Amino acid sequence: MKGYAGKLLRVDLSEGKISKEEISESMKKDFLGGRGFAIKLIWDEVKKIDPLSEQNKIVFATGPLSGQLLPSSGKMVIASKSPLTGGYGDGNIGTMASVHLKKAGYDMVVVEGRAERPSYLLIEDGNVKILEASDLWGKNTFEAQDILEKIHGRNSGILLIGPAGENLIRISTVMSQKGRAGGRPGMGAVMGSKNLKAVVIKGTGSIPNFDDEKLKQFGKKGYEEIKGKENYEFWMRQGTMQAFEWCNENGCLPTYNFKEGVFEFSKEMDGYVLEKLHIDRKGCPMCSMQCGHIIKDASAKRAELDYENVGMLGPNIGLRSLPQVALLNRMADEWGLDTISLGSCIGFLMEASERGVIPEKIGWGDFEAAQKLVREIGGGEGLGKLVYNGVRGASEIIGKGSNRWAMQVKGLEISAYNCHGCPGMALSFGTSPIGASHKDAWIIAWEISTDRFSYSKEKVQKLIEFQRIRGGFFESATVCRLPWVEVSFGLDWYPKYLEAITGNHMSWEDLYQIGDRIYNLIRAYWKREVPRFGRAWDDPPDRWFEEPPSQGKMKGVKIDRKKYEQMLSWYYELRGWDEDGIPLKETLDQLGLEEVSRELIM
Ligand code: PTT
Ligand code: SF4
Repeated sequence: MKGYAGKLLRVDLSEGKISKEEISESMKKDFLGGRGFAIKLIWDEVKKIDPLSEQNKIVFATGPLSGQLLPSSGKMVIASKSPLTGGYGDGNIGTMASVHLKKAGYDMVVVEGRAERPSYLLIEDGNVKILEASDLWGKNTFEAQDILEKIHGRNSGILLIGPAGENLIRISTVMSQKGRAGGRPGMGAVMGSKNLKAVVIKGTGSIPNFDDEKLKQFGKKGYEEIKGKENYEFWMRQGTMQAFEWCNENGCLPTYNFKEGVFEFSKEMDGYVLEKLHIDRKGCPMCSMQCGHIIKDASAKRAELDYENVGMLGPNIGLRSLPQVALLNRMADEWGLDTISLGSCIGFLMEASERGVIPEKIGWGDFEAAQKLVREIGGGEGLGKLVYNGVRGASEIIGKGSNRWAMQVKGLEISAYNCHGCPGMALSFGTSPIGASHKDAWIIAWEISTDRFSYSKEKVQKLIEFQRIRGGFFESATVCRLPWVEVSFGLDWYPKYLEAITGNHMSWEDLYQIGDRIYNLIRAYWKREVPRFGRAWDDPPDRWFEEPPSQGKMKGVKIDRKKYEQMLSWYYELRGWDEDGIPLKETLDQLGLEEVSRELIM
């Protein structure tokens, strides 16, 4: 099939071995790319091992749309067995590394083993080397990016970790370009456990497509369509921060560790304030709607802000100044810590302090204390020792019922949407295949604009449709979903793009099926890897069922547990899973996953 480089690059850091393998036609047809490629490889090769041992593997995977001259296509997936959750984990990053990887002649890179000394991987077309990185070890991601750019040129694709990944902090992520982040469920720690500081990629080839002329035309039309969209101008002003005011109005802004859904100081830090402070814009390659808004942080350094970062490092910890939030965001980027999990950990510790569950005194909105906590978490010191493994790990250590307000599902911290009044979004967090991420089904906007408080089967069906499009298609194609989500770029473009690239006609029905195959394989992976995995793993935090907010539109509202359970049962039924959430044999067989069903049943 055209549109793929057709090769997998395998690097064994223990043996210093580098090899190239063909990617089979059936792999492309059945799994498309990105997340699909990653879970297939991880299912086949990463079995019942400790995620931080040298037996784990980390996958960097593109898809057929990645790196093409198409709207927002500079994305790639970073995946592994997660040290934070114990199950499948991945993240999606916008980076020049995506474009370079395909030009270098590979669709994916698999890194296994563990280097003896700090190392980095250099991929220059067919020339691949494992190089010494002792001088880079301990450097933050901004410093290390500068050094690597000096050696290999500014036009290199660089993926790297900060000290948090080196210190095996489970909420560490992978960074690129001083502001792009991908791999929330501890992908930074997996790189750290392999002594792998960075992957530097430089490709000079071209991607062999089926019909380049058509693709060029379609791409051009796509870019034009995006620029002409009604919401484009507002999007360019606020980017993802346009969600801030909306969340506050609708009572779903994460506030004081998700106790509340409105923040009394929201006007001091919303998208309009961002507009005033904005000094520059950044984003991913190939994108005409770049959403990385740069402001000067409280120490006058440049920092990039997104809604999730502001929600979690602002209201969620009681902080009300955007430059102060930006400083925490910049620190997280330098350390290579995931901002969502970091904000959740800090909020959790502040609440633990308020309740007297820990002796330390840390008040809501205490900026000095928050900075100290970032350093301690990144370094695995002081209170960082309590939360280095996320809020689930911390609540297991301190007990005293703290699991009820540890805001996570499957071990991954919830992103910035308070769901006391959004049962559909709660189910989305519950059933997300990597833990509580919003990436697979951001159903909240649809839910609030339709019948917010219903627990209907229709809502569950809609949730699955979102998962098929977002978690199935966008994560495996692999392109940014924001043109579709934020400015209503037409979904009907994507089958056309795929056809011009690969030569194969794929309808949305076909793409849904690929998405279902990927979801079922991920679910099977959880079942195989995690002891006693089942229904309880799809439980959102008790706080949403038990402690309604005291203010705002959602005052007094909480989720009805019985009705949530009914929605979950419908979800399983519609997915073809049993009452414990395990894929049925016939479901797996229908998707061509017979071997998987045999292995699960054995
Ligand atoms: C994503 C998660 C998000 S989602 C945000 S802000 W968001 C946080 N950003 C972080 C950051 O910044 N620094 C940091 N140290 N940690 C961070 N953790 C958080 O990571 C991101 C954009 C955004 S901004 C979103 S919604 C969309 N996500 C996409 C996705 O998941 N898939 C896809 N096909 N397209 C997407 N487009 C958008 O990409 P994770 P990025 Mg990201 C500073 O990584 O693990 O998936 O978690 O990739 O290049 O930074 O773009 O309001
Ligand atoms: Fe990257 Fe934002 Fe553009 Fe998506 S919209 S490709 S996240 S810059």
